[in-house]
Amino acid sequence: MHNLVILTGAGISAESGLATFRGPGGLWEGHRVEDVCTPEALAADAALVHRFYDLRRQALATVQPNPAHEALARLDREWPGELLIVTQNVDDLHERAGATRLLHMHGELKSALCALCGVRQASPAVLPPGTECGACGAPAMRPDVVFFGEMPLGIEVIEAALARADLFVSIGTSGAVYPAAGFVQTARWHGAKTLELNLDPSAGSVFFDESRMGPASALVPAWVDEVLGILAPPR
Ligand code: BV8
Repeated sequence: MHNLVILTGAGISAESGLATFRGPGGLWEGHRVEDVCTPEALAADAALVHRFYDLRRQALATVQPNPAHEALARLDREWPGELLIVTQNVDDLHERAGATRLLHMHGELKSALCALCGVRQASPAVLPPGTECGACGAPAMRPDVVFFGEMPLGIEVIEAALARADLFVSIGTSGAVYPAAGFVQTARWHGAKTLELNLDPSAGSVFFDESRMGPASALVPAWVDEVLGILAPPR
């Protein structure tokens, strides 16, 4: 087993204190997803959408990576084969734990995108609508996140990694959002083994060879020890 693809979702950051989307008290509960995470929402009420992301960006300063992020960063450092961590999360906790072979397929809170020329630049803590682009000067800077209906980032890189994967591991995601929710099927189709580490059964659990239920901060460090050969797999 040499090539790993790991998909993470909001559940890996839950124990760091960042709300998930579809659990009790999830982020969307304060807002209908259509009101804050679609191009139409941005056009209709830019102030609401920018404020939604400003609050989440500012929350980053109050949270830390948890043992699950730390364990994946250790795996990233020590794994001799190919490894790609694909995260649906827009927080920076994987980076702050030290992960480098990382791809944010739904964008990043700490980045801002020019809706006109496509240039990305570091986002200020508060990004008011109408902020001018440093490259083209248009007042068109927006949160650099992938809204529903928009193309996720890095799809070609992800598909190529899935085609070569020997093991696909999904951590902390409900399997509610595509195309991420379909990665397990793509990996299986290419012959990879599939493992799910999640607090609850997900919409995609049926597609996994194995599902382990529990908090990421416990399951992920234990799995990383196992896969690095420190511990024999449980009987
Ligand atoms: C696309 C932005 C074309 C930033 C997000 C029908 C109608 C309309 C559209 C569609 C449709 N069917 C499919 C679609 C496409 C649509 C979609 O999937 N809609 C769904 C709702 C049906 N998808 C899109 O529009 C995507 N674009 O399809 O373009 C295309 C297709 C293929 C190839 C190229 C192009 C764009 C989707 C991106 C939307 N943007 N975020 C932001 O604000 O965050 S999605 C949003 O949901 C977040 O990114 C989040 O990461 C993501 C998924 O949620 P999860 O991470 O899974 O979080 P959730 O709360 O749901 O679950 C948490 C899980 O953790 C739970 O299972 C829980 O048990 C577990 N957990 C909790 N605590 C712990 C834990 N696990 C372990 N330990 C714990 N302590």
